[in-house]
Amino acid sequence: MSGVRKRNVTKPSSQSVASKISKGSKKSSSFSTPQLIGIVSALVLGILLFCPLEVFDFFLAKNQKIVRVKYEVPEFVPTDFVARNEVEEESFELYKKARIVDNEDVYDSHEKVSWNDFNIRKYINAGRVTNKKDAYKTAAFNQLVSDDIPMDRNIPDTRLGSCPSQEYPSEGLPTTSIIITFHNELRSTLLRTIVSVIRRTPANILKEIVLVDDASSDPNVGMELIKIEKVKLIVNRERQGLIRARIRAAMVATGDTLTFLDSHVEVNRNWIQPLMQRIQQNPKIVVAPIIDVINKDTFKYIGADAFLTGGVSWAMVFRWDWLTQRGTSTMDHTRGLRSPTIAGGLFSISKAWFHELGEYDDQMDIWGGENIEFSFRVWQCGGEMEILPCSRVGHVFRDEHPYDFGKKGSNNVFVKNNNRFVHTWMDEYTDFYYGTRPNAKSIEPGDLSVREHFKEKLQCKGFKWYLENVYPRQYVPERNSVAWGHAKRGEHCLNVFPTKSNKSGVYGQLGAANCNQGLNNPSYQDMDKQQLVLKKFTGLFQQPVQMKDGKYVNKCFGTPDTTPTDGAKVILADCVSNAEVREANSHQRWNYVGTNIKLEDFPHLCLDGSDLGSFRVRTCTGSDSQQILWEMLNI
Ligand code: UD2
Ligand code: MN
Repeated sequence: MSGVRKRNVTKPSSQSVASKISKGSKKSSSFSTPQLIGIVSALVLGILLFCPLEVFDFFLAKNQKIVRVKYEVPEFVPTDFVARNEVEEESFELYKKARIVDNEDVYDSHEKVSWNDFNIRKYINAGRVTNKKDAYKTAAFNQLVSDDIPMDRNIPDTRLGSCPSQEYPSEGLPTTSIIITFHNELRSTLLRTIVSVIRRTPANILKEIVLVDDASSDPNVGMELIKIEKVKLIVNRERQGLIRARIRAAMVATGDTLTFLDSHVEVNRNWIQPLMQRIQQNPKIVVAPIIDVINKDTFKYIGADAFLTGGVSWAMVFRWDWLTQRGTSTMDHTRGLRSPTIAGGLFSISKAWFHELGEYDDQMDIWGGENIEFSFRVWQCGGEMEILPCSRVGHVFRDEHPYDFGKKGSNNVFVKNNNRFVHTWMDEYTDFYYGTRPNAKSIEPGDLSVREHFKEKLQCKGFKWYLENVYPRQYVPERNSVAWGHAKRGEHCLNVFPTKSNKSGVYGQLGAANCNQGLNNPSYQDMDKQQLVLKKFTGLFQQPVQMKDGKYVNKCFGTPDTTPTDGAKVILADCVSNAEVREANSHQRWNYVGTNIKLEDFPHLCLDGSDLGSFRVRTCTGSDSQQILWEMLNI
């Protein structure tokens, strides 16, 4: 189970970001081929964008009777931000534009039916595919399987401990608006999401379901659904990305709380009550369910591990952290787990608190980073975050984005989103982010004045406070280092193999092994045998080793003899600290030159990983086995 959860962590590693980019860009480039198609689609787009509403409605509602209800969007009160120059003025305009929803873009129907009176078969059939080749085309998960699974299928109750016997008040809990944004979602996964919500949420809590169609290519996918009880639809005529799409939904929503869901989930038994109950106790808490896994090939529903909280790497990639104390058998599942971050897709928050916090950063595009930004903001500005193990929602995880990211490509979008919040929330710790992502420096974050305004207004705390109080397990890199973190030789990570030898002062042999840090390894812990640092000034190449008293002390890599020879092993040993005589530790002083780690006083000797289990120093040759790439450089 845990392996599955881990593999399906919601954000990709840098490599999978790269693979997504190539896929994304391929996809978008195919649009431009025959010019004729280009011209025709531009015309259609033009008509859709600028036509009067009736024409637009006609396009959307061609084959169905939609009797539209005029929907009154609640009045928007902008923040009291005062722009000091034109750039800030522009930011404020963007802020307002993202939050003013035209009544005409909100759809509802007079002819509501309950979900089981909705013509499900007709709705699904309108989008079916017939062959295997197309099964993954729209959504990067198996449409052939999904389309045949009942909308109201039963899923296993995956709650643990005393959750199943927990009783919740049948009245008096806050109401919620479910917010689901989608871009080219499968009809079957979207409808199954909605049906599961209606079936498994008490009617007095479920205020409404606000869908946002983020400019999907088939407008009927969303439009046909407004017939279903409680469903409303906002149409984005231009693609906004999930972040602005969610802001728009929040402006329209009227529940006491907002509950965000992805468009391919199934909620489990009594999923909403724990979330609502907790917000009722603490209006500034953001609560998330455990995210179970719906397999993208088989659609099998699998319970996820309950012992994980949300974390983040210095590259600002979301990750799951295992609970440090594995109180697994004694864990009280009815209690929330404080979580430094959330995965982003599934959570509830009081509507008032969401607005007070400034919703989301409207200058973030398409996908990515908003969950980490939101997590930092919530904590730093006086809120809290918890995962509530009694609440479970299954999500179809996939390996790639099926949609395109526009002209700039997914990497640029993702990095820009990250850069924006890194500057707003991380103070001097931005160094560590840029240390792991040196290329990110070339992408401008853009104007941050409106975000800063919220930060000041809410008197938010600094990142140091966040690290110390919310995420103390995050390993803070050592400043004054040339390189830091995991170091790779090819696919493998430099790793210490503890020595059995009794020789005192020697802790291990340097070699390389499968990388611990990564999406595939559930046993990844923050501190591990792959955490290294190459110090500035002293040239010491070190790893912290846990001593008997539990404290970590840096030990040094070097050759066993003070005069290294070609082929000598590289071991982790006590540092030779009495270096008044320079030569005393010349077997422990290193330089990082290009991609080689060389002994400073013996620059012809390079760290060599020809033998994965036992690294040595050997004459520098420039071969692959001597190339070492670090996680973080030049802090
Ligand atoms: C995860 C989150 C997702 C979001 C994202 C980071 C979970 C389960 N999912 O990504 O909610 O926080 O990390 O940004 O934690 N969509 C749009 N417009 C777009 C692109 C996407 O509306 O331009 C919709 C999409 O149809 C889906 C939702 O946004 O319903 C999230 O997108 P995703 O499923 O591709 O993201 P995921 O699960 O990889
Ligand atoms: Mn998703």
